[in-house]
Amino acid sequence: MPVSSATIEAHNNSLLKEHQQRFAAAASMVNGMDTILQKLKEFQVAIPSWALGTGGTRFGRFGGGGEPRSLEEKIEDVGLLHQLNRASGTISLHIPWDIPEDAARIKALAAAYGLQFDAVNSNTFQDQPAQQQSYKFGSLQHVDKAVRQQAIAHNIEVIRHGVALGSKSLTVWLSDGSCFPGQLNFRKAFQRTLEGLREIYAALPDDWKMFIEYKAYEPNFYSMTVGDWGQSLLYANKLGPKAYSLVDLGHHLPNANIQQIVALLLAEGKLGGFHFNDSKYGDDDLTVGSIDPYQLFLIFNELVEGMDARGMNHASGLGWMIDASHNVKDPLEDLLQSVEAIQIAYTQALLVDTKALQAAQESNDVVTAQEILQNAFRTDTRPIVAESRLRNGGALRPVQLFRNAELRAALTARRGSKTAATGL
Ligand SMILES: [Mn+2]
Repeated sequence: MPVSSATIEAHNNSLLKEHQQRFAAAASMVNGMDTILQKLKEFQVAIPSWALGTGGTRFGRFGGGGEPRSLEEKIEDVGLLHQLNRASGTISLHIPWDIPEDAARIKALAAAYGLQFDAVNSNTFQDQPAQQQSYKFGSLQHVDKAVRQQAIAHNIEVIRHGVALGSKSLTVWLSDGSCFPGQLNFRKAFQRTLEGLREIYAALPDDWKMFIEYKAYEPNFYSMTVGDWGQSLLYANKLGPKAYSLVDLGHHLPNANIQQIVALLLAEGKLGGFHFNDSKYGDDDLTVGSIDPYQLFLIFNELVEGMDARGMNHASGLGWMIDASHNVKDPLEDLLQSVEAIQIAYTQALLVDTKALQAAQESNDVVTAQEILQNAFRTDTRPIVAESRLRNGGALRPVQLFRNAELRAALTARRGSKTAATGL
């Protein structure tokens, strides 16, 4: 393990007195603290295998040092995150960037770090070197059956890798669409895509879920064949009970009311998973909570209310994953910040006085409804999240420990200063 438990203990001891004061103050104002801490302990956010190195834009990439060079090193990095925050206990693989050559060995390595495998992700948005057919004009929507068959076979292969690792879900994000009016027959593209998804769906094991991720634009700029939650829901409903919509926070048109989308998908029993990030303009893939933490809270408020209404387990009822890119920050520090932002917003949502809010709604008391939500949002839940980490063996302040223990320097010394993760 990269960090000794003695290092974490020394870090925690140096901050303990101040933390205890802050936690006592928070505890004095919060009911049901034990329940909240238990829910926080169970709530794990998957780290995607492509987020552990520096990302780039189409203009360039400015790599950092010590980035993981292999799947094994990516697992090691997620293990480090989980050691510090005790909330990153799952990893989500992207195929073909991270093909496990020896699944049993990879599974055992992950287990040694206390990690399990979350959803596996397919890739038909770029061509691989040895590939026969090109996805330039789409994959499952393609006019050529040979291209569609290649994309279907790839997704089935991804399922096979996932089964070997103990994953239970497949996320399908298609870049299919068109860049210009007239390029595509929308109805035929939808139909071909549906037929392809049906073949993939038929290959799912009984206890698996299939997540249909939508995106409003990019890389196609005129139409996307899975462009919004309506299209995603159409596919999911037509496919069957194992198919669900997946919401990526960055995949909407500006000012979309994501919290309302979440509420309705949940009510339909068709929300399957979530990709967290934040954005100012488009699919910016910024650190969760860095731009609009109030929106994040409002989304979590709908998630908690909607899952409670359906009797769902918060931790296991949906697939939770970060999907972000780190262009200027250390990827591991960025991921620590993202996971903490998610935990903060989740805890705030747990503090909402649901009964009082419903009463305000039923009596059209708009002012009180706003007060209830903002009281929860303006509660500083950081000491509660820190207490959860402390009780579960993590660090009170993960980023501070990461820096003080010079963990990036240690990784760079072992891996080198000019490394790049696969897929970046
Ligand atoms: Mn995504």
